[in-house]
Amino acid sequence: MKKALITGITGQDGSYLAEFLLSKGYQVYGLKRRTATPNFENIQHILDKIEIISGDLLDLSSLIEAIRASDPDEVYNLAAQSFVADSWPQAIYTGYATGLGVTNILEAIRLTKPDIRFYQASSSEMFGKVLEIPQKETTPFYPRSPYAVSKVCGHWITVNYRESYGMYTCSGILFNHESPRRGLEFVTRKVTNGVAKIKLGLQKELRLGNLDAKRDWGYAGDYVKAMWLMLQQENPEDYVIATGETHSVRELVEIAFDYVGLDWNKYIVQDPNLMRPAEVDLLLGDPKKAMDKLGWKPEITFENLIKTMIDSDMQKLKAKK
Ligand code: NAP
Ligand code: F7E
Repeated sequence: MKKALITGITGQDGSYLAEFLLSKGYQVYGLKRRTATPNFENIQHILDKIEIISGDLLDLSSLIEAIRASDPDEVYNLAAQSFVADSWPQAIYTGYATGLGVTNILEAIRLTKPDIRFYQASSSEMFGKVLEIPQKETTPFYPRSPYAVSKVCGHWITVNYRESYGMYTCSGILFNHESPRRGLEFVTRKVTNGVAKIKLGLQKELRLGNLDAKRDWGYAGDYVKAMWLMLQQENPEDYVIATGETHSVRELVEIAFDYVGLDWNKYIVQDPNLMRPAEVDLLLGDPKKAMDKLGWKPEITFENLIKTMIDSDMQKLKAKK
């Protein structure tokens, strides 16, 4: 039985990856930092099948202990301060968690079990003010937020440990991926949850920032398969994971309101406070390498993804009512 340790197991991707690895027969361990109130919502349904280990990406000793306790074949580093907007007011913390945290986990592996296969959750945000369209593995980075700068650090330290120590380390450069388990602050979920609330008469308006930003949005369940595939190859490499399609926030809003039969113009309020100090205007990924070498492809369309998220939010809100 293969063993995997996932950092960030309580997050969106951690929960889907844990489910996926369990379906592959893995023994799954999840690193979880201490929180004052429980946040097991995404993994409640599989808690009896996984083992939770207490630890924090900022605490090297806890990472070393987590690796000793789980003795994994594979480590997936998904933990991060992942909300771009908060990386300006919390630039230093983001640098520690999202950037330096990667060095911590790599050091823990190097010092305890250097033959572990390692996956780093890198991000399309590293392309930022894009220098090429579409973006691929060879496109230079131009990060536009403290989050993106920290992810560039995490990406290069992952490459560096591969080149310096011959470790099996991969960086997956994933474009935005969403699901009903997405945090409520990210724009897709903010819109699907807001639309569901408006439809049910629980909210009157939806305040958003930049409607012109474009993203290459996919489904999280599809993307965790790519993470696993990267660690099953003969040689460690870096891959772009994307759909190859881009949509604006405005299109997202139109699709969502249309689905519940409402006119979005009546409910959207543009709020200057939600604009970012430096925006990423357009992201569009080229997943050709992943398709050719990993045999990976996205399965769910953007429109179906948004509709599924609205259905799920409607159900959750009705259950609460
Ligand atoms: P998420 O839902 O925000 O989950 C982040 C996870 O990291 C949570 O489990 C969180 O724990 C944990 N965490 C944060 N700081 C930690 C620390 N200091 N020590 C231990 N755990 C910590 O993020 P996601 O959407 O699943 O994304 C997973 C990873 O992929 C992140 O690294 C993100 O930056 C990256 N990424 C995401 C996307 C995307 O579109 N989703 C695209 C590219 C890259 P709590 O529950 O306690 O907060
Ligand atoms: O913003 C615009 C906003 O916060 C998307 C993270 O998972 O993907 C995610 O980062 C776009 C931006 O995601 C609102 O300005 C407009 O242009 O959903 P988001 P993100 O910043 O792209 C990458 C790949 C990651 O790695 C990150 O971890 O939508 N936007 N109005 C808004 N965004 C938010 N959040 N809220 C608004 O009201």
